[in-house]
Amino acid sequence: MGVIQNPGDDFTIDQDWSAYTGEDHAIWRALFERQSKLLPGRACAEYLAGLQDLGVAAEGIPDFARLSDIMERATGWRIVAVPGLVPDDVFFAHLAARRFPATNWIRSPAQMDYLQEPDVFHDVFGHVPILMNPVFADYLQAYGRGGLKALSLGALPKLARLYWYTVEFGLIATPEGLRIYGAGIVSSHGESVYSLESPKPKRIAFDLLRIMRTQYRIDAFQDAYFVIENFDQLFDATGPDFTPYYARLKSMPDIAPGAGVDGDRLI
Ligand code: HBI
Ligand code: FE
Repeated sequence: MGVIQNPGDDFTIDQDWSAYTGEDHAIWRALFERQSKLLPGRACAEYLAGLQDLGVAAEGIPDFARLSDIMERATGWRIVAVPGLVPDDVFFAHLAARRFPATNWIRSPAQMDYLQEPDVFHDVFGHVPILMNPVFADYLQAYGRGGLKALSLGALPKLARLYWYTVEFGLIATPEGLRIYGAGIVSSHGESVYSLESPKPKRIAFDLLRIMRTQYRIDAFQDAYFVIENFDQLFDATGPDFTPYYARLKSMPDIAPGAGVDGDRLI
């Protein structure tokens, strides 16, 4: 991307689609082709339908305005371009207003398998398709509102774990078997196989307080995944005011990433 832009108060910038190079689009194409071979039978039906309905395709990095118009008709969400990670309060305010902040740049060829910050492939291929599902769309907006409240209560470290173990690394049990809905998994070549097939990680039935006690690692595949039954379960469990949960969590010890505790229902 050639032009450095100064983000405004909400950190949004122009996607500047015409500035992507042939190499940028080629990296997208390579990532897209690799993931689309893996995801049928692994990603959940809601994610795959969203990908299809948005017309997110191999050919190149999508134009956010085109995707936003389709999403807006389906669930009222739009994509806004940002230069990278934005401050927590800014991020939550966007989600609460049904705007998904997507990074506009793409990784380098050396980062095909792993990068720690989000890029446009992670944000758009990973996060955006599932926002075509009305229940998940409502869940993420509610998360944004909850995030603003958690900030004011000093409880963000607990709430951030909920984002991590659902929005980023969530699994869902379906009649056909376990499927992926988390963006960190669907956008990762290695983890989309490991999360479902490796005997190493624990797969634990969704439990809100258990999740908010569980530490996570950002530098390796996860040691634990939490499994929802359906998106209504996620939306309903997170509907109540979290203030009393945060109070209870103060006297409950954190749980290490791969540890088990009494009451875990393993899937
Ligand atoms: N910014 N662009 C961007 N993307 C994120 O996922 C993100 C962020 N800022 C803060 C943030 N996430 C965290 O607050 C959440 O992961 C909880
Ligand atoms: Fe993400």
